[in-house]
Amino acid sequence: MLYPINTKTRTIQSLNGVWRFKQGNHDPETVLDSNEVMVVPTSFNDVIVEKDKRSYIGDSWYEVDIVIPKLEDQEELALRFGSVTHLGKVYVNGKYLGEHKGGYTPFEFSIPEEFYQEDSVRLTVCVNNELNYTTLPVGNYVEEVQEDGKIHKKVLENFDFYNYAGIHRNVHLIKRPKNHIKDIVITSQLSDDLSEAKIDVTVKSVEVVDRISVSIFDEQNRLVGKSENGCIVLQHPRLWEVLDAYLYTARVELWLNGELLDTYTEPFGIRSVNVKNGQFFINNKPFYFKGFGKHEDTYINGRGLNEAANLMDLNLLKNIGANSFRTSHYPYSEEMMRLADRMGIVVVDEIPAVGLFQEFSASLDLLGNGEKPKNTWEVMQTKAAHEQVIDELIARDKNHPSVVMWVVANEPASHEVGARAYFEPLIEQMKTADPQHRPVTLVNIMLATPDKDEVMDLVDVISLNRYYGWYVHHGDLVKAEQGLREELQEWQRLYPDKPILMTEYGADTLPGLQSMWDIPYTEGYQVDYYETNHRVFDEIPNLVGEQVWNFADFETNVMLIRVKGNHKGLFSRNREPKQVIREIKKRWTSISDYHYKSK
Ligand code: GCB
Repeated sequence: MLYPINTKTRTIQSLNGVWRFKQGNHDPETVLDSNEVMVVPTSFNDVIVEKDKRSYIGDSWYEVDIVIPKLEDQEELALRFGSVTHLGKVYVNGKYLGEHKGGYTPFEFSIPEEFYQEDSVRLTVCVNNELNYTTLPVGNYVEEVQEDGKIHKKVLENFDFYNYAGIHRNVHLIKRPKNHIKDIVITSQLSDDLSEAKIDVTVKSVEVVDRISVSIFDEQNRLVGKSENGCIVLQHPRLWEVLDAYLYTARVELWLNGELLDTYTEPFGIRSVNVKNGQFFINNKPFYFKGFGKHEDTYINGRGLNEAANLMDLNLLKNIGANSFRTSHYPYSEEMMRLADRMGIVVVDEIPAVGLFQEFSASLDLLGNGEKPKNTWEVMQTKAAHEQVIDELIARDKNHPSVVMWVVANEPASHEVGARAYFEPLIEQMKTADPQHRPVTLVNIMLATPDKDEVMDLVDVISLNRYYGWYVHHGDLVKAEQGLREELQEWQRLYPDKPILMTEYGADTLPGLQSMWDIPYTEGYQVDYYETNHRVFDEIPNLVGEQVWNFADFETNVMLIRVKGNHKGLFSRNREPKQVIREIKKRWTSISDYHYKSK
């Protein structure tokens, strides 16, 4: 899906701002009569002060009046949402236009022509934040009968982040030609010595046109290639490099009867990615991932788009010698992806497939009454949601040079019977859907040790979340070191041709907390914890990168093991460094992006 931009033939208008707002029942045929308002985009949770409204589960109604611009005969209007979490139903003047399930990918609906003569219309959006065993992420949905007989809906998260909801990303009104460019797919094939790139630009239009022209421009806006059949050869292209990004742009034009129908400009980078002999190559050089698992999580905005925070995070990331992040545990905003492209930061791109582990809820007693966990793959009905989100993420992010790998799931029960049957087709779908055929990984949970796991042979990279010294051998870094070493050696032995990526390791740390004995939760323990882990990482030849958990402290649901959120950040939630940052910066600035472990 194309990102909303202005071009000669398209005009976008931001609908962000202050909308009317109400939680509960509403008939969209009538004007939303409420004295409450809400900002778009943001999570509604943290800007509402009342506790019950913050944690409200159900329908939230948003409404705004929008002006209908003057249209030419061959033009149409569409409404585009960057994301609505988790289900969005859209109405114009009470008429239902459609709905979108899934809280982290964009969608759009055309506005019916019957409204084109109006001066203004009412745009109403019903946002629902329920999660259950058919949705991604997976939530435990319960209805409790209150003392007054009313039903109280609850979602007990089957994952470790707060269930923020709302209109999370930008909303636009798009004016464009009816027969417009629907999609652009860009792939580049580099010669072995990287001196030549064959660039293929495939364009989809609504209806057939006479001519589609593609022009490629460099960063100085100089025309470097042009074609009418989509294939352009560039000699000595400047590559998109880690922390040295170079972006070309492809200008696409649709022509009919000698007239320009539509035009769109898509940025792209030229680089290669592949996995071979237990290494991860970018532009034919073995790459070492240094960075983070993150969250879209800031004070006040919650999970809502916060472009200043995005830029600050990537500036901090670069400053401490990192080069990459994983979009744990859902697709991040399109704005963040474009920023990563521009700044040369490598992205491991994850779908919201988190919570696919029934025992997780039992272990946290989310099910209540000590109910026995069932086999995950008999309980979950997430296949349709999983297929949809794979298609939507790849449709959205396929052209981003920063994206080097896809994640099919985070910490599913890959050690339970049925995991293989569930994941095999999804991994296949991910590989075939991607026009660039990037590697696919699955982020493995601690319990799915090499002897128990059923799926890691299906993926290109072994991604591991391991908490030796935290959830295992808590406070005992000697035993932790031993355990980690033994396990990593086993993965290395089992899969000598696959790279291993540490996608998570970390220890909760309260800023300012110190102890003579560097015990858990102190800043000193965090320093020792990382030192121990890194010693082991450096011994494992196939270990191609380390992404710590987490970049910053973040909000979670209330749990016994969470002291107002998860504190495994290297930065506090407001981005102040913890003591460990100095050590991490020393290490990462001394590890080169390429050839760190060249065999
Ligand atoms: C994990 C999860 C992550 C949690 C983290 C933790 O394995 O992938 O979502 O936040 O552990 O801190 O427990």
